[in-house]
Amino acid sequence: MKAGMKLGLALMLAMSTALAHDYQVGDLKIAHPWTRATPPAAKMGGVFLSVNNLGAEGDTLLKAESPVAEVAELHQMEILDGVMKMRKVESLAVPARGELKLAPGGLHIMLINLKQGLKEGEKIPLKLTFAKAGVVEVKVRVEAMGSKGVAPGEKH
Ligand SMILES: [Cu+2]
Repeated sequence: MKAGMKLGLALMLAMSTALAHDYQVGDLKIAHPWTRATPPAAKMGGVFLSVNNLGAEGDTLLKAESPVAEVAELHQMEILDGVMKMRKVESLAVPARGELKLAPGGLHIMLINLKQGLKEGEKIPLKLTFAKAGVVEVKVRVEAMGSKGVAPGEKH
């Protein structure tokens, strides 16, 4: 009976971890990488996630790679002459005991020249390279096409 309860508890813990959809590499915790479903002919998609740094030293996100896209770039948004534009950046800082947040309308990882449409419910692999913590492979959950997407008129 007791052993059974312990097993049940272990299973529940394992399940809640799976639902949380978190990854850890060194002092960095990567939470909930996600993207949006794309129309079949779409060539680009944005990936969002957050990186929490539990360590006392800052780190840097240097690179992202995914087999579903020819290139993955680190992008930031900025307003030029009143128009929101995206721009490639070489790296993104993860402050010590701080957070790097990639979210719609802000920083994101741009998947360029998608080799396949992204379908809701799928999980696509993404490899992240950090200067200090090293390389981690995460699964990006494809969520519904939609609302908080790249707004019309935004350009590269
Ligand atoms: Cu972009």
